[in-house]
Amino acid sequence: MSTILDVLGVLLMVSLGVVALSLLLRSTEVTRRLQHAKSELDASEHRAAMLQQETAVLQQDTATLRQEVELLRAEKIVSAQQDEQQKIWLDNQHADIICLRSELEKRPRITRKIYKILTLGVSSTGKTSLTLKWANPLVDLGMIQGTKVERYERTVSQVVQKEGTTEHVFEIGDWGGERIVDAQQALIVDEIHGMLIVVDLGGKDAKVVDPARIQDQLLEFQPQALQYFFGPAASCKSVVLFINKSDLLSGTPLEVEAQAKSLYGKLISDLGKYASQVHVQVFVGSATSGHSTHHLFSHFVEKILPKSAYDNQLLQRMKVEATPPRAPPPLPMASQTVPLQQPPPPPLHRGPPPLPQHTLAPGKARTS
Ligand SMILES: Nc1nc2c(ncn2[C@@H]2O[C@H](COP(=O)(O)OP(=O)(O)OP(=O)(O)O)[C@@H](O)[C@H]2O)c(=O)[nH]1
Ligand SMILES: [Mg+2]
Repeated sequence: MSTILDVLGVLLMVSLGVVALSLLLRSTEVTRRLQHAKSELDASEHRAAMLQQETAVLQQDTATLRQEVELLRAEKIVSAQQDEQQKIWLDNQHADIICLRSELEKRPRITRKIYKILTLGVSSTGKTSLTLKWANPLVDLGMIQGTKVERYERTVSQVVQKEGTTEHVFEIGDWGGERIVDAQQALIVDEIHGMLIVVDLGGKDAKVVDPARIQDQLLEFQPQALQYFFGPAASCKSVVLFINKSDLLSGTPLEVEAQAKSLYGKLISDLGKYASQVHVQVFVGSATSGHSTHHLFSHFVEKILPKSAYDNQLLQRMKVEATPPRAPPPLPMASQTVPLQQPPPPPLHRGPPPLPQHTLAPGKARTS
C-alpha cells in the first residue's frame, strides 16, 4: 500500500513537475512575444513620427508652390498689360510716322547746293577766329583752341522755284596750321569754290609786328608751294589773301593797309601771276577787332554764288554792303593793344540797318 502511495506520490510529483515546466515554457514564450510586440510598437511609433515630419515638409512645399503659382499668375497679368501698352505705343508711333510722312510729302522739296571755301595758313594766324567772325559773329573767341579740320556751314540763300526750294550753302573748311599739305590735297581732290589764305603780322600773343614770322610765312607760300594750290588740277576760282592782326600796326587805315601789303608784297605779286585763272583779292584786317572781316561774306557771295542763287534777303544785304562807308575812325596805336573780346566797331554802312546775321555753329546746317 505504501508502495502504491509512493508511486502515486512520485507520479504526482512528476506530473506537477511537467505542469510546472510547461507553465515555465509558456511564460517564457509569452514574455518573448510581449517583447517582440513592444519593439514592433516602438518601430511603428518611430515610423509615425517620420511620417508626420514628412507630411509637414510636404505641406510647406505645397504652400511654397502655391505662392509661386500666384506670383507667376501676377507676372503674367503684368506682362500682358505691358504688351498691351507697347502695342498701343507702337500703334501711336505708326500713326505719327504716317502723319509726318504725309506732311513731308506736302512740303516743297529742298535741295542743297554746297559751295566749299577752304581756309588755310600756318599755325595761329587767326584762321579759326576769322572764320567764326564772318560765319558766326556770336561766337566766344576766347574758347578757340588749335584746329585740325573744322567745318562750318552757313546758309546763304534759299531760292524757291516750281520744282522745289534750293538752299545755297557755304561750307567753310578751317584747316589747322599743321595741315597745310592735306589742304593742298583737298584742293585737288574736292571741288573747292573759294580759298581764304590767312597770314598774320605777329605770333599768338604778339604785341608788335614780327618780321621773322612774316618771312616764315612768305617761305611757306613761296612760288613752288603756290603752284600746288593753283595748278591745272585745282578747281578754285576765287582766292582771298587776308593779312590778319592789322591791330599790330599803327596809323590810319590806309597807312596800315599799305604797310601790311608792302610786308607781304612778295606773296601778293606771286599770287598775281595766277590772276588769269583765279580771282585774287587782298584784305588787311583783324579778326579780333573786326577790321575788314565783314568784307569776306559779300566778297565770297559775289565771286562764288551765281546770280540765280540770290534771294531777296541776300540781294538787300549785298546792296547795303555795296553802299560806300563813312570814313572809319583811326585804328589804335600799336602800343595800345586791343582787348581780345572787344566787340567789332559799329557797322560803317549808310542807309538801312544791316540785316540780322545768319547764325551757325560747327558742323550744322543753318537757315537764314
Ligand atoms: N592781335 C591779334 N591776335 C589775333 C587776331 N586774330 C587772332 N588772334 C590771336 O591769334 C591766336 C590764334 O588764333 P586762332 O584763330 O586759333 O588761329 P588759327 O590760325 O586757327 O590756329 P591753328 O588752328 O592752330 O592753326 C589767338 O590767340 C588769337 O587770339 C588779330 O586780329 N589780332
Ligand atoms: Mg584754328
